[in-house]
Amino acid sequence: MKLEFFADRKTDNVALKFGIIGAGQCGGKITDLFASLKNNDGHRYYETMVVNSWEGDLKPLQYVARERRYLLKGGEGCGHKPKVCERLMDDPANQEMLMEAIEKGFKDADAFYVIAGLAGGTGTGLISSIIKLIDYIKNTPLLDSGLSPKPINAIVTMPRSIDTGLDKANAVDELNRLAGMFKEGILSSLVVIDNEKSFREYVEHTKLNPNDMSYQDWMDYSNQTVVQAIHEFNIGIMYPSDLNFDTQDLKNIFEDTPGIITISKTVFEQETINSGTLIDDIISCFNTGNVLADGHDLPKAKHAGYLIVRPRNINIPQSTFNELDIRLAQETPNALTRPGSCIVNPNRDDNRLIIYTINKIVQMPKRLREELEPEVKKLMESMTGTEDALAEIAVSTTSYANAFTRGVKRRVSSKIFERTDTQNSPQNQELATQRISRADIFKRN
Ligand SMILES: Nc1nc2c(ncn2[C@@H]2O[C@H](COP(=O)(O)OP(=O)(O)OP(=O)(O)O)[C@@H](O)[C@H]2O)c(=O)[nH]1
Ligand SMILES: [Mg+2]
Repeated sequence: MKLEFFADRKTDNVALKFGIIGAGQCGGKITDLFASLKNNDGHRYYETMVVNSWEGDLKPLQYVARERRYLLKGGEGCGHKPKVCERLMDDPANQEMLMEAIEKGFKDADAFYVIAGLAGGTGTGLISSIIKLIDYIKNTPLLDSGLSPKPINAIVTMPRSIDTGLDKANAVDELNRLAGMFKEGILSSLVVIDNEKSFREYVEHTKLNPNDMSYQDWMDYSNQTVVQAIHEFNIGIMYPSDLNFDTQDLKNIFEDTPGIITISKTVFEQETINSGTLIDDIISCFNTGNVLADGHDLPKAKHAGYLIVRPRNINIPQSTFNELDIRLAQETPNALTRPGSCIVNPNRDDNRLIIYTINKIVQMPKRLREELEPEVKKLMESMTGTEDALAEIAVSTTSYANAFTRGVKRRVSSKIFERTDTQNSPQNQELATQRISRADIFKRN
């Protein structure tokens, strides 16, 4: 996989060490790309594992360690039926296998990504159980000790226009379940890849670049795009910068307020760089450069961050960043944070200007909102509920007012007691008893 020069084995660390778990074929393939990424010393940046119900999906993987590929007992694929996967997960041997797999790994992870293509059987049937399992195994002990949980995030693909109604309904049903996990405070963020957008972009790309052999097919294009965007951002903010996008800023985006994360990227070749339009270019990167899915309303963003990679010979004056701060404040009035970073491209021969933006937003992408009606209606309602609760937090972090769900309450309380010894506080004891029980993990309600 081709990465931007600055992200390709030039630094030892990433800002967030994600522990990554892929379920089903799509989840496995995306996870395999994350597993291929290595640092200066040849060490992998991300710890990975994959789960499948069919050996044929596991075999083509190249980078995930063999001992971290798990095959469900009794599985012969789930043929687009999540229920079939649920039945496989009724088997205690499969439950034990996954529990042990998660328990023994991910010692260094700062955060987790669980990945699946929605609309199939295996990934769709497994993703919510895996999220609950990580919460139970990794986060419950932290919460019980008064420590903050590690953010659990998901990457999902949504079906194309031509996919069947049943596939779409299954995908939306699972998305609903994931939105419910926002409310419970188990899931911190969701990256939604719109496969229709990936497909169309790939067709366009091959028309313009008929000799480009970087991608096997539209799915590979989609997978590479998402992994590049996440990894390049994660590594780009580790470079020295005069601005203030640091690791904690990225953590805030993942940890604070559940929602959809979108990452955008726009590249300007040397002859098209115009410092006079830089601020507009950054705003349009937020609005239209999204590599994963189109159609999020910027004013709804809860977090809005940017990373600029500039060529050595182009200076951007501080006054431009001051103006940008003002513009961003206007464009994202509801944002809780707006971190930014500007780094110099370490490749002296590369004269392009690259803009990345990252958003966290409580809104589904436009095509999914419009096309997957009416299934999505239910989803929007549940997301709106989250937004109301979040708005309350933004106004008053000390208020435990009425509709707070377990998870939202948990996050608020962990903020309030941050600097004190919370080991045995009554609040924490109460929260510990509200935690998920093992029996609930493998049920997809
Ligand atoms: N973007 C992207 N989408 C994929 C990829 N592979 C499959 N998909 C999509 O993801 C959805 C689920 O497909 P799979 O991942 O093959 O399904 P599975 O989880 O293995 O489930 P079963 O094979 O039905 O047991 C479908 O809508 C596919 O079109 C991929 O590599 N990238
Ligand atoms: Mg499969």
